[in-house]
Amino acid sequence: MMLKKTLMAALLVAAGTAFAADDGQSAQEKFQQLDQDSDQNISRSEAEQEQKILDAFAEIDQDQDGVLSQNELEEWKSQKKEEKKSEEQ
Ligand SMILES: [Ca+2]
Ligand SMILES: [Ca+2]
Repeated sequence: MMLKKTLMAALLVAAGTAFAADDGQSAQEKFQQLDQDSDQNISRSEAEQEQKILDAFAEIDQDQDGVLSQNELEEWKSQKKEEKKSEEQ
């Protein structure tokens, strides 16, 4: 059953590529990088490290509590991806 094994490996590679898409960094990695005090929130001053995030801060902060949760960042990122996709069509 060599074929099955090869197919599995190909699928794994494809899944890995899809996950690593975007700007080469997952939302989680980005989040941890920006969250300097590791309180699981990105404050506005932490967002200043990344102009792109800072510009969209109010947009990303869905519950408007003044900080960005990892969830909010992830949702914003996938939303951006969707927008990009529809622009390309
Ligand atoms: Ca923080
Ligand atoms: Ca928030």
